Amino acid sequence: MGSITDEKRNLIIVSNRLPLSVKQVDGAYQSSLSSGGLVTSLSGLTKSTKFQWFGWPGIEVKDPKDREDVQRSLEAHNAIPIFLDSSLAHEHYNGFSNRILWPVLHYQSGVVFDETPWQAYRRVNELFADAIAESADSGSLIWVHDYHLMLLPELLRDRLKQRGKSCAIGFSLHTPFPAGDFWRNLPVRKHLIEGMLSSDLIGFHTDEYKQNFIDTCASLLNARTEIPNQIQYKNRLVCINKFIVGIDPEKFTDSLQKPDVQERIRSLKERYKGVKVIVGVDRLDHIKGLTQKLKGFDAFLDDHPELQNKVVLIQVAVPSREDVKEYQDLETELCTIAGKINGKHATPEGTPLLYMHRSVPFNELTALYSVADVCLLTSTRDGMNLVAFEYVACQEERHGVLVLSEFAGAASFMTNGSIPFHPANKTEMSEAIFNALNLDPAERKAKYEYLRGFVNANTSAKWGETFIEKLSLRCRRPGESC
Ligand code: ADQ
Repeated sequence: MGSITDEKRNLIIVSNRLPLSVKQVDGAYQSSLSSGGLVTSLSGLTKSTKFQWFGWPGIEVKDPKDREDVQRSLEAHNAIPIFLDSSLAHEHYNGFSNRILWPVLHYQSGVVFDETPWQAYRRVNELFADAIAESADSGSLIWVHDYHLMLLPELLRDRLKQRGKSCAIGFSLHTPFPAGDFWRNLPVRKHLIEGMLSSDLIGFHTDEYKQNFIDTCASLLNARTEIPNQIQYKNRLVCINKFIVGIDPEKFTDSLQKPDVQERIRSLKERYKGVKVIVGVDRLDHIKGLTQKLKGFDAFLDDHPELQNKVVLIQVAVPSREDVKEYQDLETELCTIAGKINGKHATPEGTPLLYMHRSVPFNELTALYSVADVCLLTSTRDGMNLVAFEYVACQEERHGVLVLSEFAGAASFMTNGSIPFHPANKTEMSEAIFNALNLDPAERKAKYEYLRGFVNANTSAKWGETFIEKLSLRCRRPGESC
């Protein structure tokens, strides 16, 4: 690890889950790195910046002696566990965060508010505030992540004040922030944005989300928003900006150099000789548009019988939020559609769809990205979508084509280098896939080079360092304009 951030301020990262999953194996606690967009985006920062990471370790630990063991197993990774009992963690994470808040942030209608999970959400945010206010040194930079902790900046600021400590608080939202009226669907809408507004700096993935948030603060709280990139509310000035999240492209290109990955690439190429490979990698989540993707692919197969046995879609659907009924139902639905597609289009030579409902090892993931002629991403809404970046990082001379839903945050930056489409339109998706498979080599190269330049220029390290730099500036000059 490199130097501590600017002026030797301590940096604290806070997210609902720690980036490590803790398990008890033969009586001893062990931790292993977990996956997901947040971990991917922050892992690039570890190369240049030292920080402590606070979050829930993912299991209930009641016994004080066991808690010490867990703490010790995480210490080596600078991770600090915040212990929660499992029913509270469940109500906070599955009950409010994933069943109520997440759908609203992604424009899903029909969400039913419930008081019990909301109280659990509040309680968990309070417990986080207590733990962090207790351990943070005055002058620390505290960077809070994502929708599970929207109340935390306000609660934390109060508790730090009670202890006579002063810290800069930053908040990054990894999801979209909805436009216009949509946020009003949540009865607790004011509490949540007031919670965020106790930050010194708030980051969004795109200008659109940033502007939606600013507009909501103006209409709902009557906050002053006439000066670009700042909100004035209750005598405080909050800076708001777009910070482009990315990946660590080197991690992917390094993986491709490994002999076992090279061997895997060779064997996949052999297996799919004469067949065009389309890849999809998504958490199994409604927002990723997996139902739409399978139906769009079905339409494509119907439209192009001449391509029978010449195209395969390899779809990795990574298990996610499996305790939530809506996610279990989605899994069942996808299995049914996948079965129907293969029932309709399979031949003795093979099946056009390989639907894998599991996580795959990192090296397998990079090999898959590398051999795919097309990457198909169909998000109905998505904060950014880092899979788009990863696919580009793993394509070299192949110049694979990205077919990207216009509703992924990534589309704000990648439209020129990809083939955009509307995920609700099967015909448009079918045409987009066909065009991607038939793109003229010069155009493929031009599109790929555009995307490669963007991915290399907007790394996760740059994202993190830029945010921290801006946050530490707020700390030095809190009253100044943004
Ligand atoms: P996610 O919804 O998790 O992230 P995404 O941005 O696509 O979505 O990132 C998924 C990450 O998980 C990728 O880095 C991918 O490599 C990793 N992953 C997927 N399958 C894996 C597997 N089988 N094994 C290991 N790793 C795997 C949220 C928001 C996004 C936003 C990110 C970052 O929903 O919109 O882009 O945060 O802010």
